[in-house]
Amino acid sequence: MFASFSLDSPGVGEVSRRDFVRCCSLAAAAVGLGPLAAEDFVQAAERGQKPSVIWLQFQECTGCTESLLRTSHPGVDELILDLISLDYHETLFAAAGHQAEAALKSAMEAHSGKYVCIVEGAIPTKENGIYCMIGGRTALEIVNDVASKAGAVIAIGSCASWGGIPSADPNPTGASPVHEVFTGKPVVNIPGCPANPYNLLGTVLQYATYGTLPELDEENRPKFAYGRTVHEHCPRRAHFDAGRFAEKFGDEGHRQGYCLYKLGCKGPATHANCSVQHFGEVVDAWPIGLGHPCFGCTEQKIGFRMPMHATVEIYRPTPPDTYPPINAKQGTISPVATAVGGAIVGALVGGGYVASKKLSSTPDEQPPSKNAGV
Ligand code: FSX
Ligand code: SF4
Ligand code: F3S
Repeated sequence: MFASFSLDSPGVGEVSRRDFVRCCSLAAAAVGLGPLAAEDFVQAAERGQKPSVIWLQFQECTGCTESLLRTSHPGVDELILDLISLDYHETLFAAAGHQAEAALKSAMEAHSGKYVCIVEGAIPTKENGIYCMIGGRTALEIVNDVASKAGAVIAIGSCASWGGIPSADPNPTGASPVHEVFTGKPVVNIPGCPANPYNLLGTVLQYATYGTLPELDEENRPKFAYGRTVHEHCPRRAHFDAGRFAEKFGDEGHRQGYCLYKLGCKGPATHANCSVQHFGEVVDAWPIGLGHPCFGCTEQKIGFRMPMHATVEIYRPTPPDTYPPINAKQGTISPVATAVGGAIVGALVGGGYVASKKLSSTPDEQPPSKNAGV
């Protein structure tokens, strides 16, 4: 079903080892591991040590699957599928009905206790879960069965991690995240709508190669991807700091690429790495790169919970309000002496006056930030 890679020149349906190594390097870098880990990933794949992955889909749009497979460079999807053994995936399966059910059963038996269970989509809980049934079983039953026999459980996307779109008010089906309906072992959350595929790939390869999971934050998200806010490494941050904002879509500020905060950007409160790990391997293919505010898709309490264009609180003040007092304690020269000294050496009198004003100013006297009120 999937292409294979060749150590020699690639033939039809094959990808080169160079591309393969590149894909591994990106996955290793995504999880904060270096080139040695990438080599380990390659060697593990060459030994045929590919992690068995059982991918379940419930209340979702298949965007996470699409973002994994719809890459702009032909072959990357094949590389990904060469790195993992995707033993059950309803969207990609040629099989259907009883054949698909049999494939799930045999994959679970063959790799019991070792496979990676990836869940995409929320799980409905109202009316005993009847709003999502596959092969006569509710999503509730399936997730508990498959996850309980897995080596690791990963919730991919915001629906599986937090409930996402299906759980938005009034949540008629009682859509719930995986960690609320399955408590047998920790669930690694890789939120995003969709989630970045390299964050998933890096996590799965680390588990397959070393038997470990990345360090997680208090919401069980891998720290390598969710340890910092979008705002911290946003390419528009200089505009935020300088007080240059787009006021409405299409205005001059928007065309100039100014900060999108006033249009509702949730970047200051959203933990994600999409500003540095773009989608589909296309430069600038991420919300802010395309001119739209971040809507906080990775955050449990923001995406699908807050109005799209409402603004978030800024908890970290912005320079220049926070500049250290670099001109405090400058020695014993008084402002007057500075001005006089300026005159003596023949400098402009105005220049001496300006210098004296600068030396005498305290941080409290600095001009207010242009961002005041932001
Ligand atoms: Fe879609 Fe994924 Fe959004 Fe949800 O995860 S991209 S609705 S996060 O389930 O496919
Ligand atoms: Fe970027 Fe949004 Fe922060 Fe502006 S508010 S710098 S657009 S993350
Ligand atoms: Fe999501 Fe915001 Fe990134 S909406 S994809 S976290 S820029």
